[in-house]
Parts: sequence; structure tokens; C-alpha cells
Amino acid sequence: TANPAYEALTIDTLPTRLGQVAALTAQVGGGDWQVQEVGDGNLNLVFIVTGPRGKAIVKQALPYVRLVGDSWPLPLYRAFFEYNALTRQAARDPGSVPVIHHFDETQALIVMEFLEPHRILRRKLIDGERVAGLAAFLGRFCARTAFRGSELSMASPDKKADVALFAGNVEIPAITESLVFTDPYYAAEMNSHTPGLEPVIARLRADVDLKIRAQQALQRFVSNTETMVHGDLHSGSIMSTADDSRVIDPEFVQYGPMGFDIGMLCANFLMAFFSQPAHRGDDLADYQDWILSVIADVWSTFEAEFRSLWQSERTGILFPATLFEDQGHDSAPACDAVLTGIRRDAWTVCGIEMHRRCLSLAHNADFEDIEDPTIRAPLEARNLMLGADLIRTAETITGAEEVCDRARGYNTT
Ligand code: SR1
Ligand code: MG
Repeated sequence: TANPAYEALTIDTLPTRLGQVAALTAQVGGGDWQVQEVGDGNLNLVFIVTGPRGKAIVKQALPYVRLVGDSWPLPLYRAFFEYNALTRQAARDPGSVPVIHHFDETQALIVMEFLEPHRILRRKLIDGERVAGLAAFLGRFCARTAFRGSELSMASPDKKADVALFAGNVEIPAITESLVFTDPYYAAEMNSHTPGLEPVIARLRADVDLKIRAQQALQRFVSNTETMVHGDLHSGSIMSTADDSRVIDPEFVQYGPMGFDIGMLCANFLMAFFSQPAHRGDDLADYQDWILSVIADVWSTFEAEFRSLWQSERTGILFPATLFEDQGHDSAPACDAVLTGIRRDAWTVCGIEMHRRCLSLAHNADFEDIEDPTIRAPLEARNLMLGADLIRTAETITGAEEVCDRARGYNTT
């Protein structure tokens, strides 16, 4: 933030300021550029640069939270962590993230691949579109990044160095610590909610056991550095066509619990599910079934991929073959035990994310696009109640099918 050489780009200054960046001109060609600012997220500037040869994305961090304004400063160094997260995700799950063409640390900007005809998944879900291969892609991404970013796979010194590096991303995780894990459970200053939800909210905030569980999840989030997590893996951080998907926007990266990303992801599919009655007509039931099938398939792919990596890539210090296979012991029960911990963390985070998107700052379009609060409130109430249910029972949930059944149950109440 204090870097005097930093200057936010505008559509007018971008061509002059970035005209000499070889990695950008190699993508779009020299000469006349058209520039559009298309950032609709909470934090950054995002430009599409169109030249004679093609298009590229220029993403630049702002020194404050765009959603709130310059009263909430936010360090520019988050672009450095986003860049480093993208390079690691590309290595751990090749093809899962946009190709990076250029990084400028001083200007906090990343030039990357323009994904076309991809659209933000959240908008596709609101519009009732299906994406072939989505669950398999996301299940693999969560499993590969979780496994390959941990001491199950990484050499211990490398892992320690990476944890130390990403520990420098201080303010961004602090946003998650308050907005996600804490603010939903008291009358925090920036909170807002749809009128009519007061009785449900009062029940959540009166539930001491639920608040303990949410704080225990926060404790694990801040202190358990078992893998590099994306940190903000919601449907606005995924871009898809009808049959191709990529994960974008990992500026909330940190080392954290292996269940964090898949838990947040499933929360966003559940919110898409609960909001659908306001967005769909005749095909409502079919489309809601498809969303639930994505959740179930994300988990079956995640677990299959994790087990496969366990067998083929367990090269770190954790659960080494010297203690298991080399002594004639099957290590599959150890893998089961790790997956049990992941499920517990994931379903707790899932419930908390379902709460924060209706109660805290930064709601999601699935619900916010429902203009009539008398339609929105009961749908959000279903979402809040299932979220509480998941937090209270996370340890005993047998799997995603059980969660989908519970979602169907709340969908009719
Ligand atoms: C102040 S930032 C609010 C939210 O936007 C980001 O996308 C994250 O989800 C964060 O929690
Ligand atoms: Mg984001």
C-alpha cells in the first residue's frame, strides 16, 4: 500500500502503461487496444485487453476493499501471494488455472489467459446451465491441491519454507477469520440480512454449542497449516463453458485445513440449490437434482483421487511406507482416518459459509438477485437451517449423499 510507484490502472492509461510489456503484446498483438474494466468482485480491478491478435486479462489489486471503499485499506502484496498460489496450483493440478503471462509486483498486477467462452460459474448456476465434467474437475482439483500441498507429498523443508512464505499474507486471511467464521454469530457492524430472518438468526446466535463448533473450526483454520488452500473457492472463483472449467482468483491463499476448500465449495452449490425456486420454472426439480449430483460427485471424485494419490505419491514424512507397506501393513485405514478428519472440517466450514453469505458482509448473487425479500427470506432460512445442522453434526455425517438428502428435506419446509 505504501509503495509510491504503484498507480491504479484505468481503461485510458492501460495501453500506454502496459504497451511495452512484451508478454502482453505477445498475446494481444501491438497497435490499437480496446480495454474494458469488468471486475465485479469485491476487491480488484479486472481488465480485458483486446488487440489485433487476441485478448488477455490484466488483474490489478487495489490498495483498499473495492466493495467498501478506501476506508478499508488492504495491502497490495496480496497479488504476490495470488501469483505464487497460481503457480503452485498449476504444478499440482496442471490445466486447472489460467495461464500466467506476466507478474508485476510493484504494480500488483497479473497478466493472464483470457478464458473464452467461459463464464463465472455462479452466473451459469443462476441461469440454470449445466457444465459437463464439473464435479470431476473440482473433485480432482481439491484432492490434488490438498494432497500435493501437504507433508503427505512435499518434502518437509519445502513445506516449511512455503508455509513461512504464505504466512506473509496477513490481512486477507483476517477477512475470512472475521467475515466468515465470526461475524455471522453476533451483530457485527458490517452485517446485513434479509428482513424476516430474525427468528432464525436469533436461534443460531443463542446456540452456544454451534458457536463453539464454529470457533473450533476457526481455531483449526488459523493454526492447522496442513496444505495450501485456495481460500475462497466459491462458484464466483470458477469459470466454465458447457464442458470446461478453471479455478481463478486464489488471493485468499494460505496454508490451512485440507477440508477447507471442498467445504466452502459445497456450501456454494447448496446455496445455488436453495435459491433455485426463485430462478427456475418447469425444470426446477431436474436442475436442483443436477446441482446435488455435482456435490455428490465432487466428493466421490475427491475421495477416489485422494486414495489414488495416497497409494502412488506418498513421498512426504506423513504415514510413510516404512511404517505400513514395508512391514506388510495396509495403509488404507490410515487414509480413511485422514479422510474422516477432512470430512469433519469440510462439513463444518460448509455450514459456516452458508451462514456468512446470508448474514455477514459480501452476500452472494444466488440470493441477492432475488429482488423480493418475501421470496428471498424463506429460501435463505432453509439455507441457514441446513448450515446449522451441518455444523452441529459434522463429525457424524457419513458422506455427501446424506447432506444432499438433508438439503432435499429442508427444500420443502
Ligand atoms: C471484503 S472481501 C469479502 C469477500 O470477498 C471475497 O471474494 C471473499 O469471499 C471475501 O470473504
Ligand atoms: Mg475473489
